[in-house]
Amino acid sequence: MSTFQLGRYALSTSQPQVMGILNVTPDSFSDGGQLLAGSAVSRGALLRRAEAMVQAGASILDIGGESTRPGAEPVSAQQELDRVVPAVEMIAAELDVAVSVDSSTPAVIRAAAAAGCDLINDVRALQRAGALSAAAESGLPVCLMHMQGQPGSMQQAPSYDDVVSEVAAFLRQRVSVCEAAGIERQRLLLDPGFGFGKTLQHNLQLLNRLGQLRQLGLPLLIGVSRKSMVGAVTGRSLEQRLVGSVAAAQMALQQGAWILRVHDVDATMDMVRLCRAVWSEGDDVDG
Ligand code: 9MG
Repeated sequence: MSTFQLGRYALSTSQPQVMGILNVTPDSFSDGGQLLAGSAVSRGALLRRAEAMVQAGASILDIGGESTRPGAEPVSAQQELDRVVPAVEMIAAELDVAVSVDSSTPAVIRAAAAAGCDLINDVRALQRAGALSAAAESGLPVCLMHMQGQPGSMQQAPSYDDVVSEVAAFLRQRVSVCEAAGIERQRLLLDPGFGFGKTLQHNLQLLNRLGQLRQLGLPLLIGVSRKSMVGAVTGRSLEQRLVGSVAAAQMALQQGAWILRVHDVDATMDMVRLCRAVWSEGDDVDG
């Protein structure tokens, strides 16, 4: 069995893995309970949501303190630290699950590593000043994601000649930069960044040809859960995108994606179990 070392955990690369999304922004958790240090997030509510995701089958939880949605307001490094670090400490101590931190901020990367996180998930692919050395020094694996532009303006006029080859070229170049900075290839995961500086057509082309990114030779993480591409195709509101999100995730798995970053762990795990059951019959030909 081949594995990828995600901090404290060696995860099988021959089995799809599900990463649950845990946003620790003030609007996400407000049940009036005891708050995480320096943040507006309730400790109990966060732990309950995290536990439910682990129970449902998530092997990784991705903790984020800054929204990267198009047009979202940036937060200060201190706000991000206040939100993310206590959450990482608590989940790493209380639950048997790999902890990922969704951040581009060097101070957050360092503090999260010290607090026990297992993966850095950077939508800016370590391009922010100081992020590359912070990640290199952490010794942790990193997910490098493609984004054209910045969250505030990335959906204004995304443009590519060929989105798949341009995303591939960008990711290849970031892998070289990481290797030169001392982050070994075997610590890297790649993500095409659905919805990040891409039109609906770009997103659909990327999903249709996702298998081409396997040629980069590194495991793929993808996030399509509840994204606008699912809404645009199905005509569904944010809360009604479960079926479309699971279908899109299945198409990604079928083309070799390894980690699915999702809001709905339960439903995604049903799909993953079905895929595993079908694929496990693939090798035997007994008439
Ligand atoms: C933080 N975040 C939001 N969407 C994402 C995606 O598609 N991939 C990764 N790696 N991170 C994401």
